[in-house]
Amino acid sequence: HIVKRRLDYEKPDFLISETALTFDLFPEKTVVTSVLLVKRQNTKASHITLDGEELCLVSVSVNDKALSSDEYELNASGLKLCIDCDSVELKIVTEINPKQNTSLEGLYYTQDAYCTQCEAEGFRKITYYLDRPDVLSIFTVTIRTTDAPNKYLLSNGNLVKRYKEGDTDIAVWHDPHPKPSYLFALVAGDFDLLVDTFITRSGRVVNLELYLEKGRLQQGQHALDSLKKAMKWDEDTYGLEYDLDVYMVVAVDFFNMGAMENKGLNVFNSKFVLADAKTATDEDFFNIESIIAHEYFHNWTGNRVTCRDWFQLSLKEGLTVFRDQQFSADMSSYLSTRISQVKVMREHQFVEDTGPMSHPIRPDEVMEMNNFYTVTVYDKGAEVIRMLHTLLSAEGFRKGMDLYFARHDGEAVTCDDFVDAMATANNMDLQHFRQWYSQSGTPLIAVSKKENDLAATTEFTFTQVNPKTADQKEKSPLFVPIVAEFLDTSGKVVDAPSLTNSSIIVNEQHNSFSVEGTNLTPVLLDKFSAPVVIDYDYSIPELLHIIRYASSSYAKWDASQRVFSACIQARYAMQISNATPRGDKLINNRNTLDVQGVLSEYANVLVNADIEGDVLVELLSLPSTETARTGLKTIDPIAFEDASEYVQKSFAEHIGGHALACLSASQVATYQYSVEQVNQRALNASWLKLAVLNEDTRNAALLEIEQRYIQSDNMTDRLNCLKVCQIENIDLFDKLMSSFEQEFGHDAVIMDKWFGLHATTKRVDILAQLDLLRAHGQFTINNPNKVRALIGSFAFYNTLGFHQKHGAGYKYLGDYLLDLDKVNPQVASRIVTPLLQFESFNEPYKSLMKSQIERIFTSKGLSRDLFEKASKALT
Ligand code: HT7
Ligand code: ZN
Repeated sequence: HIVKRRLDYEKPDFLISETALTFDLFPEKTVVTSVLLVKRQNTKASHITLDGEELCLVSVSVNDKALSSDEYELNASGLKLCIDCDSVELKIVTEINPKQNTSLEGLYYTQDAYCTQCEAEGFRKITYYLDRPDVLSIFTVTIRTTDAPNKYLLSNGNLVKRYKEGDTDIAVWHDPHPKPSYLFALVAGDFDLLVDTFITRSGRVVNLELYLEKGRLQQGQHALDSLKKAMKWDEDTYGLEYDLDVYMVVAVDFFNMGAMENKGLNVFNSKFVLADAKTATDEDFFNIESIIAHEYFHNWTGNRVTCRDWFQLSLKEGLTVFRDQQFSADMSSYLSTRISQVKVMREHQFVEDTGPMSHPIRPDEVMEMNNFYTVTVYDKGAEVIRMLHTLLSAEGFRKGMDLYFARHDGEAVTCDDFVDAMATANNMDLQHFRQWYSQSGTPLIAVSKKENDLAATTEFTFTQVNPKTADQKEKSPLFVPIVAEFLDTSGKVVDAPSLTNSSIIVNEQHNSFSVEGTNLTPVLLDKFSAPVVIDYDYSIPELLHIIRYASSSYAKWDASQRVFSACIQARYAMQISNATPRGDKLINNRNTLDVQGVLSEYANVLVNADIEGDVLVELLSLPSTETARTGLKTIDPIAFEDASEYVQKSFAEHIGGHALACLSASQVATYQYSVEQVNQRALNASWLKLAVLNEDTRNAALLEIEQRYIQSDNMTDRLNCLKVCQIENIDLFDKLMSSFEQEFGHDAVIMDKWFGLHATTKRVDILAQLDLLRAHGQFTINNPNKVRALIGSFAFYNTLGFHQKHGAGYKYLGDYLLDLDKVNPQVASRIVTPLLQFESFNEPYKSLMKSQIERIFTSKGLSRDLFEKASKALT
């Protein structure tokens, strides 16, 4: 398997100005005829090499002259032939088998429909082509079928004509916008169609068409409404309009990721389209709105201006995630959306950075591109864009965006081109800032304070530590904006005139910063202004001071996470005190913490202070293991889980009868997806959990759960009920889960929730349960949603089931991955992630996990996807 390097980029020797494709669709033998107008760019080039994989070549001709097999070279990755003039017409006929294609990359056929997925390098599984993003071409696509159920024949752009020739149905599509092959799409099948129109601000009438599984029309309305909101928002916020007469969204059940932004024809995982109160949770409604927006926003950031090469992926993904995050914050609550983004960073991206797959947001080396659709490229990429937005202000950022489009519309460009546009438009030197694109890892900012009583000032010193990562040893200090405020003893924010845009800029290994006054509590990294870890030795009174007085709700939440984390670490240290590694600073410091005292005081603050519901819901939730273990190099996962449960239960006891009282006082209204109701349901879920965890109120709360489960009109409340009794009453859980299955057993999308709940239940016989669930009628290894719901949930979230003392959980995943790799390598390569983190665990877990990676690495016929990850984990 070959490693490709970013710095090896070379311009293409040939371009393809026009691409005409004809598909004669048959499930087991589709014939693809491709006519390409090839233009030579480099006069020294005499041969063209077209990418192609798993294709059966039928014929090749150049300018209508058929080539014999000794006039071209064919191998497993492509087709090479001679072109020694500046312009030729190339005609290539290939055959493919969409039904046999279980990788869901290229053209595939499932559930009586044809569908494509070409990003990143899937087009080469359809026909021989220059399958690279800097080759932009105008596409005309003809789809032919004799199969009557293929009522809709869809491709990119505008429909030119639809007609019949004998018993063959034919559709011709033309996309006037030049595009790279990864944005090509074709869908053929029978669907229900939901339509609407949107009139752009310059008056273009755009037909909006949602293609849904038959019988699901009602469940598409939220997605359609979201699309209209996104179109309007992009016009208002960035002045960007849609550019075709039709915008199509197709929902399919078999899909490798969330959705795909193919020009004019988005393909979506049906999980991110279908929703109504009865079947979808508030979180589902939120995700649909955000993913619909994300794909729509790609029309400018990704499609009109695309990537020069795949190393630049964050150019489109980081920027588009940032845009969808801005949109979501405008549509719903700022606080909860920002917190969920920060959780993704702390729970997944920071973890990726400590493991073998660590890479910068613009990677330098890639073996399998599909392995780089990561939380680093996407979410850290968005955080980097967010820092630019903070530094330049909203207005300056918009100026930069305008210049970026003015310069590069219709081009394939680099991350540097983007930063150049931002720098020029704002007349700002962003040289140091660019380092974020090339340096991997999470900076640690150690903060210390020194009071000068005579001058009545406090000096804060920031020391930037950039730990080495698996991919890079040498690091240098980054440019880090830390939004901060300082509270005096009465809780007032002190004036700090030397802040720039409310930020302290940390750009050297040591930066010092002086503030008037003493006895100050620093509130640091408000709103997560940079993707870093702040290491300041907060005392519990300081944290409680922040929770009482900070001007920002985000800062209160962040402080509350530190309170809980300190308690969990203290309890954990006590549990494993014999095995505590020497020199583990945090453990030693926290060892002496009076956990019960802290929790009692914290619960008291929450119960007695007047805190808004949306803030309260965040302050009541414990951090994840990944957040709570910050500062600990390795942990015993089971002991850590025990410590976390102990803290959760103790906290519930200190909250006391208040939880049940608040729950009983809450009003039940008919379901609406609105900010107020979403907050109220989330708060009720927190009270319910606390009431069940508290022994005094447990029985009353369990009765409440059963009633609520039966009476509720929505999936959010019902799922919350199931999650709570999953922890504390397995009999009731089993009873409600059976009733869930009876009610929704026919519905593939809803049943994923059921599989996920089963997979995360604490049972000694969890592995036998997984076997049973794999034999369930709704489960199939061919469907990524099912695999993620069952096997993914188990490996990522079932701590006790996965981390078994003798490694049975790890072996279960290892066995499964080897089977899955043959069916769908992309999905296998995502689900291997929990095993890659073995360096973060104590023995015997570490060695047992590692031995599964070794087993995978040495198995025969391993995909490039799994090979890349396993080999990196072992070096
Ligand atoms: N640009 C897309 C990324 C993608 C993808 C989507 C579906 C299936 C396979 C895929 N490989 C890469 C999705 C996005 O970021 O919007
Ligand atoms: Zn995207």
